[in-house]
Amino acid sequence: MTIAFDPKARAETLYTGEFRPMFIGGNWVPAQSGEVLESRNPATGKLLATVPRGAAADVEAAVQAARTAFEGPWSKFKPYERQALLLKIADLFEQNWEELCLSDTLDMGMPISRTLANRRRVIGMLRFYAGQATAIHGEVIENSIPGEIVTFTRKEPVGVVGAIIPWNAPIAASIWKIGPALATGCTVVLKPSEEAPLTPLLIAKLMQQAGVPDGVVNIVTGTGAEAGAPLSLHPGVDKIVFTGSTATGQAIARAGTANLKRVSLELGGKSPMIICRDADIDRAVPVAAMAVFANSGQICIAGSRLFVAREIHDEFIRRVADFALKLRIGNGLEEQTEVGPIISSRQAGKVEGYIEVGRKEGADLVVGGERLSGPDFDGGNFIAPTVFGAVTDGMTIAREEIFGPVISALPFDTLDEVVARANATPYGLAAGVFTSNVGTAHKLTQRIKAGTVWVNMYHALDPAVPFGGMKMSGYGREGGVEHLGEYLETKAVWIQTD
Ligand code: TXE
Repeated sequence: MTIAFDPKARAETLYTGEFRPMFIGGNWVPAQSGEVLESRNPATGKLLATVPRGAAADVEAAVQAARTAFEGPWSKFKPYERQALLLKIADLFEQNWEELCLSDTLDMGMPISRTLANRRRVIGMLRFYAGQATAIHGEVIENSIPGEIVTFTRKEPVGVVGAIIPWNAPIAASIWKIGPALATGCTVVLKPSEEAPLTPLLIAKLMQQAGVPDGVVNIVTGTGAEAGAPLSLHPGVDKIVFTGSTATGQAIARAGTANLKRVSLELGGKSPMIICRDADIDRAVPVAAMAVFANSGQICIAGSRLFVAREIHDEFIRRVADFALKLRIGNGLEEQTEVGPIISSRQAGKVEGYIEVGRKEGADLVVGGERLSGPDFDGGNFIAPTVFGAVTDGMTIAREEIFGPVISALPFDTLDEVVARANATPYGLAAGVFTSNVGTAHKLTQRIKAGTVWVNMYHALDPAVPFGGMKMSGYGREGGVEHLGEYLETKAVWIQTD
């Protein structure tokens, strides 16, 4: 893709190490404690900005602001007005798209070509929710009770929504949470990841500019333990929507039991990518590679267990390795960069740990496996795209989510066998199948336990198509018509008319 502006020149002025306050009740505020957290560029280590280190007292203020807005001015907004607001936000996103993308590239490393390419999908989400805002309705139900009794349902907003998001796709994650809340009439307290808090603050600015009433959208920056946990425990929060690790999702689900708040969870994965003997290999190689290497493997849907039919396994792995070697790795601000840095040195250390364990457990390191150093990588956290062959199901790298650029390739012999092995995981987020046989495609899509199955493709997401996990990849769906249902309560009304 050709980029119509100079990302490096614009990056000089977007963040200059300044303090960026958080957004509570329509005000830009520091943490009540006055403490701050640093946000650094994972490609260079350079300080971008500091943000408030929000904690329980700040969460309290944000939840109160969200409650006041929910019960006050926001409750008077008609569906048409909420729709108009979402369309205005979408227009502001169009106008500020380059800056939003640049912010994500600086704060979490995703290559600028990739962030820019998400335009249709992300802005499409806002317009999709805008469309849905005027389509919310209950039903009149015929009852069997003697007498003149009318029964109908009303769809009402759940209330105050706590949204906790990770660092791997801040723009899309923010909109997937805030969009349906605005469409349904809920209010939101969003806690970004401490690893990448900056873009959600820019998004809040656009919300304010669009005329979203004070308190409807609040952003509390801070760590998981200090700001996320009090939000998930807060009795004034009616629903939590979370994207992140399975372990944290479990903690949030437990915290939610205090007031039995509604919880939806989009968690980790160890998704199978199945390459059948009859697959179009030329097409499958780049897709299987980028199913993991895109965003340096920091994607919940990474197709990190690559099952390949034994007859073609060696050739396929060799070609995936060749593809990996040609990928351009570097600072995401470079137009040509295809694979950026890992979010933090902690996360890079975790990925290196898995690579080491893979070696020790006897997997065959075909390509990559090292941390990159040299002038292009100074100060950053870069790991070479890595492919392990001869992996067996019991190895740690075949079982655990690595969240880095590491493919574990496993040969298989029969379809029944690969289905059983693909499903032998606690996760169930996504799966990929490459085959030229339509019967095989149908059989596998039916039998694989995953919230999304792609055939002869991978990674596609669309605002109108539901996305979410089965098993320990979570519950609830984002995208699609059922998404708004997650933010609505159904009230049954009975009226005796005689
Ligand atoms: O995730 P966490 P982290 C996986 C991936 C990665 C691992 C750790 O395997 O290596 O998780 O990453 C907030 N109560 N995924 O530490 O902890 C936290 O502040 C409430 C998969 O970043 O799940 C952040 O805002 N909130 C994943 C958010 O939860 C808490 C994306 C996510 O952080 C909290 C990211 C608590 N007790 C990581 N503890 C995906 N599914 O895409 C933390 N948080």
